Amino acid sequence: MHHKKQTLGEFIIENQSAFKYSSGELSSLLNSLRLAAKVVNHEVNNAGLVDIIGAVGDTNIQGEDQQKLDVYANEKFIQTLTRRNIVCGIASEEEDDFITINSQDESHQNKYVVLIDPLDGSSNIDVNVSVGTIFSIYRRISPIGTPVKLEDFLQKGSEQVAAGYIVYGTSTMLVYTAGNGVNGFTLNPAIGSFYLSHPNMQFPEYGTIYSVNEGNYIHFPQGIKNYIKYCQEEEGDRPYTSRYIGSLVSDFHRNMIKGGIYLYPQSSKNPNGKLRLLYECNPMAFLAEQANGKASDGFIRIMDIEPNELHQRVPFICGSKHMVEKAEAFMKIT
Ligand code: P6P
Repeated sequence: MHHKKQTLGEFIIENQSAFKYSSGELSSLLNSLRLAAKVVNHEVNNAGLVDIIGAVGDTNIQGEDQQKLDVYANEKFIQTLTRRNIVCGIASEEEDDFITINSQDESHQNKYVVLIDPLDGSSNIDVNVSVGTIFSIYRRISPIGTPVKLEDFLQKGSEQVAAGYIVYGTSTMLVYTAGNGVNGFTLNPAIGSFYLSHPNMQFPEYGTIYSVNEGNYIHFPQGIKNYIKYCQEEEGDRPYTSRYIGSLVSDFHRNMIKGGIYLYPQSSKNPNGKLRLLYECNPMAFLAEQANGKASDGFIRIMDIEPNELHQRVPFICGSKHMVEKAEAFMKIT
């Protein structure tokens, strides 16, 4: 008996009641992300064909060459979210400041804000390696009926109501949580529907994959150096396998399925690490914890960090629970 897999749309509706704020808005917000994901996926998959490759010339706030696909993805997600009139504000890696969405009737009744990294790993676009979109959703804390404020975006990760990513890989998947576990949906491009392919995703508590840019080794804190040497020692289930794609979403996704740890530590080159707290580390930390994994900056839980700046960076260690705990132990003893 062929069981027709549930679509993302059906799953969102079916689980709406389980969501503690059970209101149509979150479902509609997730549906707008679903739509934007398909549009961006189409462009990403055709990037090699149309003249959309190559730096667009100007750089974003990160000082990085802005690939045209970055700009395109950023515009698509902002357009789609704005049109649905559900969010009162958007913050993006590609935007210096947050965007205030004035509801059509100027009543500012919308109660959600979205923070997004529209195309993470964009340096991989020209070499046909997977890239991803990361999103994080909060309820606003400033009064409904007024324009959104910076404080609405500077909430701790533990306040997120939903978070997820789209990975544009060998197949395109949307993986998200609304606080009741992590579920993965695979796009059937022929008909443009996402199907529930990975229900209740969980990090294996132990893993044998470590993901870190070893080119930075000499710049790492001693605790991280000691942990990497531990991964390479011949003992028990080690040496581990080193797998580092250069796309956080892809490394995270593989490690969640197979078991593993991802590290982007602070270094003398990046004193606060490289990854952004609000639209990279917090959403991935929410997913990790919902999938029985862990996420810390080496000392404290990512989702407990009090944000103070829209684009602030934090050191990031995330993955299988016991692997993260082992890395933290090495950080503590130095
Ligand atoms: P590095 C991509 O730019 C990104 O933000 C993550 O997706 C990725 O894991 C990391 O940076 C790669 O950084 O310095 O190792 O090239």
